[in-house]
Amino acid sequence: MSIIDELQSLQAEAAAAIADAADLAALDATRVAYLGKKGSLTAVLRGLGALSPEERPAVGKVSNEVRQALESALESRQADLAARALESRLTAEAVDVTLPGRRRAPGTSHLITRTVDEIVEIFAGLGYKVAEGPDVELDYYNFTALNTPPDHPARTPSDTFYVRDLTGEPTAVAGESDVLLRTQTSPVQVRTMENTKPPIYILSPGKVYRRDIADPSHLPQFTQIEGLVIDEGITFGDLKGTLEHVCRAIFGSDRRVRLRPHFFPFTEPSAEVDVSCGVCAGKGCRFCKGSGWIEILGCGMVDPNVFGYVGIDPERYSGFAFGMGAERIAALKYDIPDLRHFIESDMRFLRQF
Ligand code: 2NM
Repeated sequence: MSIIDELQSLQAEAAAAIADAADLAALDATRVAYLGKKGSLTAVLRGLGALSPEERPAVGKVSNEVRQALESALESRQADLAARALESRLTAEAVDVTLPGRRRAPGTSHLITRTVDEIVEIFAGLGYKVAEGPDVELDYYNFTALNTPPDHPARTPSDTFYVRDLTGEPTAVAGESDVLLRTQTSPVQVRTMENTKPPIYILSPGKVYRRDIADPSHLPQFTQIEGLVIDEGITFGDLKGTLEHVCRAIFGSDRRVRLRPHFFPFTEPSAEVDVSCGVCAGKGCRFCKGSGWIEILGCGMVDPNVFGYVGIDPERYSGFAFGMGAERIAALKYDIPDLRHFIESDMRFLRQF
């Protein structure tokens, strides 16, 4: 076979390989196989030196034509494959802009937050302002100024969380008042009475902490809503009328309210307040344990000793105060059998409300 035949068969073979190359990598391998340093065409061209001077021009011409033909075939196949690769990438990565977007579920307030907001609104309608204070309190504001005796059981470390320093010693301020997590929001009211001249009409919602084991009716951290009114001529009748209005606003206008004598260190007289059972309308059922009544808050007339601590004149002013647990109110209102649901953040529970 003459060298020209050899070149032509190489060209046919290479042209077929180029046409067969399925992708850019295969095409490049083909280019290397024929035109690369160790390629078959290159090998033939190296043999040109051995030809006679008469043969050389014709063979040289053909070999140049073959090389150019292959280079242009490679180039056009390359453009072809590149276009195809782009096409398939565009198809694979195509975004259908006409698809509807995925709607994100909007967040909602926790049921306790909404319960607090609702009660705040009811009292706002009576002219009360919200007052807030620290969760980490002084023993003085949480107990002493609230007329709680030094040996009262609520002051023991088994009922109250005391804050300790890094050595494990209880943190003390000025060597006389321990630091604790407030067990009620009354310290907010003591602070308000200390620095505000009556009349005072405030509501103090907030977290409180008690050393209790969580069970269906107790939580070690819960939300208390306390109220305080100090003005001239405030009577127990004002307290009763206020609570009746508020209970009906919370639970419904068909509810009745009753007060039972009770004891709190900070109020005298004191009472516990029941609302008529919403399940049996007061007849007695399992929900109200047969009594027809459900306990919902504690209250009383502010003890003159408390006035003594905060510098309010008990001869001129009198006042009432009350406190309720937001979790308990919500549990009663929405028929929730276990307060622990409120702190477990199980969406299957929370989404129901
Ligand atoms: C309650 C029940 C009765 C109360 C008393 C005071 C203050 F600061 F005026 F003395 N604040 N809150 C109070 C009274 C709280 O919770 C069951």
